[in-house]
Amino acid sequence: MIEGADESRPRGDAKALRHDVIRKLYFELAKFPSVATRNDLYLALSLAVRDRLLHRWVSSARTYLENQHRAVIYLSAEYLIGPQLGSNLLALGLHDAARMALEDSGTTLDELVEHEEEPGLGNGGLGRLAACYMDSLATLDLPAVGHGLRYEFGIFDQDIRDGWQVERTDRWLRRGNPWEVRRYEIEHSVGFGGNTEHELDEHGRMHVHWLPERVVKGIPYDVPVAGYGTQTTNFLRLWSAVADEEFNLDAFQVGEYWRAVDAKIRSENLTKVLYPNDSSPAGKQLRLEQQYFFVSCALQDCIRLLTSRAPIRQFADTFAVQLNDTHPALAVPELMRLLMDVHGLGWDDAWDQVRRSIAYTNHTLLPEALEVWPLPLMQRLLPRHVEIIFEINRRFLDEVRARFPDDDARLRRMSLIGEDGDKWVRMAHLATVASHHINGVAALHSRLLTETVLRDFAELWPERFTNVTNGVTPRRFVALSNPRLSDLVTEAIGEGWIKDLDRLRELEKHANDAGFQDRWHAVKRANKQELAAWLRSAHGLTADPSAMFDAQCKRIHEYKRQHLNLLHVIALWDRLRRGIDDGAARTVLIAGKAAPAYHRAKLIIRLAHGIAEAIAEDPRTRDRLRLVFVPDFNVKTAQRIYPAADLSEQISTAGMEASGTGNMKFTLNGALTIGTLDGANVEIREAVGADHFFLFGMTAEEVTARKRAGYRPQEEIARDPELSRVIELIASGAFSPGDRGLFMPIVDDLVHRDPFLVLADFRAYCEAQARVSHAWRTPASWLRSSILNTARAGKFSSDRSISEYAENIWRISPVTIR
Ligand code: NBG
Repeated sequence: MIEGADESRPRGDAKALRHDVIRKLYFELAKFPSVATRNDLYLALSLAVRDRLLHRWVSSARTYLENQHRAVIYLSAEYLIGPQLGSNLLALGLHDAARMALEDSGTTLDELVEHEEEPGLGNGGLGRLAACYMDSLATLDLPAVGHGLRYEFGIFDQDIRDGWQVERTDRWLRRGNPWEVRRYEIEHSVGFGGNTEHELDEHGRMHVHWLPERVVKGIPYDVPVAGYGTQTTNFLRLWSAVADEEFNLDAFQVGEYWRAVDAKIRSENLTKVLYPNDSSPAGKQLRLEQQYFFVSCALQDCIRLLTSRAPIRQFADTFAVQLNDTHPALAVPELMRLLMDVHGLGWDDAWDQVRRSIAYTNHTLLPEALEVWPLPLMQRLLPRHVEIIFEINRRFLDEVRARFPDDDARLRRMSLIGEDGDKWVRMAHLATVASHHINGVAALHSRLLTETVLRDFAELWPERFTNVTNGVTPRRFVALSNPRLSDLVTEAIGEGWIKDLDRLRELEKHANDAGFQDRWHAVKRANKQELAAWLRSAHGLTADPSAMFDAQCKRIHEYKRQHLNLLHVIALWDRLRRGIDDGAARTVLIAGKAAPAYHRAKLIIRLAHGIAEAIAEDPRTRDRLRLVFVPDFNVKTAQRIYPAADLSEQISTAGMEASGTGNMKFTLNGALTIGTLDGANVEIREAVGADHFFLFGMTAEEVTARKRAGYRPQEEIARDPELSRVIELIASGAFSPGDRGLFMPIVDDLVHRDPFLVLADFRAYCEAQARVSHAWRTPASWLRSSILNTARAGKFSSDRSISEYAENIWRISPVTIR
């Protein structure tokens, strides 16, 4: 054993960092400075920074191991961690040192930060939430490992061609990934297919052997996650699939080289690509394989660690396993299988471990997004797990029967197996039955969860249901991405807010101060200019920094109602053409990706471009109104937009957005919200005060009632001449010159079905927008509201969310790293 950790500790000053960057250039990249490319310098700096992280990481791991602390095992199929260099420098307090270290190197820190390509290992809010939570876990000194998948291709890059979304594969690894550490000593075998054998031993106990048809090996790549202002450094363990050479040896031996190679390719396909869907299931076998693969690796890994120092029965005392949506729900039968078939526990003991360790977060109420898998597919792929699921179901339904005798309808509703026509495994039911806590992600969502999709379960086990409102990390989404605002805030109230976001409240006392308002305004103005300059240079797009930046950034989805926003833009344009100007010039920014197979969402993107062009070509309007579709929304782009936004569009049909987290990022950066009473908007409005929030639209209850009463969108058009005109403009081809029918699918759908009640909320939305314009015309009061939005948004720190999980769900406490 080689000791000497202290000598290995890298220094944090600019001189030492510079020295290390040069060493990395020579000895990792085999380059000397005068021939180093920007990528070389990026890699060298990142590796030098990584050394400084690894030192903390090793100390953290050692402390946890030596003291056997209870740890969170966060299971998520997605982590949208964003670029790492800037956030790691921030966590380590190395920004200034890095800037100095690069002096006269031919490049700057900003260039290298800009150069980094982000790992897009997630689709949207759910994956980004997981990344914020990893940040907070480390910052709050909570022992945690996040397990996930190392997709070789993450979420596609979005190009825009002739107004259409075109997807490009995301080759994020092609220039090297300095942030990951491959762990060569760890690998786990994961089986698929085959059959099971049941055998009674001499004591009459049943033993089950699963004989898989094929086996894939999982190897881990670890990504350090540094806490801010603390030594604690946790990690993400991302699993990658490789062929099990041993398993294919027989093929090699009989000379079937191709068969062996074929199996290898098939294995490695498993972690090739992220399914690019948001809030709707992918339903593909490979996706199910990915889900099983990573939870199996994760649980085997936990058990490997546990059994090296404690008996298997301590699983639940050692690990708090959190399911981020149902994607990892196979953890339930897999943990049962490992405990029973591999480690010899009986059913009751195994179930006790499962029930005490696992908890489940639900992220959606959309019926089409609740995961179900065809039973025959699951049977073919995971025969042993289906046996276990059946047994869980049998015991569970007995319990329901005992509580609610003679209620067959209830049994059918609650069963883990859905039987409408074909048979399905209902993943949300599986996760719920096994979990000690089930939570939604905002107060409204958690309530609706117990009243709708999980109502029967909440009647059976009310004590298991709870709420944890989402949060976002103030490190990345304020301190890192909005340095101007951070400096101003720190100057006013000290820097404690970065770890204790409630302290932003101290800004309230400056909200009426004209001098402070001026500085607040100057920050926003500079951020807007910076965004406008980038839009111009990177995309050739025009935004007007003197206008209100009115922004909607999120996946493109009908329930999020980007098309409602577009109808309003058309109305504004049409009014301007008729000489009606509400006195508030706007640049409307829309950004977001559409799932590649979601044709309607892609058509909405195309419509946005059609409208943008019509406005830009019209000299009567283009100085008062702009519509800008910002391509390729990702964490990097997001970090440019939030700091520059004046108005945040959170306009989903009430009851459909589980929480939203972009809404919180905008608020923290001083944007005012125009929004419905949906998801976390409800709590944002409560926190910032109704006077500083532009509320409109039907409530979730009104939406349900309206649909039940038989909603007829034509009636909305008939009673609203402006709405009628706006629809007519789209239908007439005003935004699709030469192709009049292009947008007819959108028009037809709105006029005849309108499932998301766009037209029903249109007038209320326009009225709220009129209030926005009115408020904008009084800068002092707008600025006051903006300051108060930031000041009162402390609740939306992911530190608050994670503290709630830690106390109420995980029962886990902080551990100080020496
Ligand atoms: C999404 C919701 C958002 C929510 C995020 C994070 C899914 C299935 N759900 O409203 O749509 O903010 O999860 O909780 O992606």
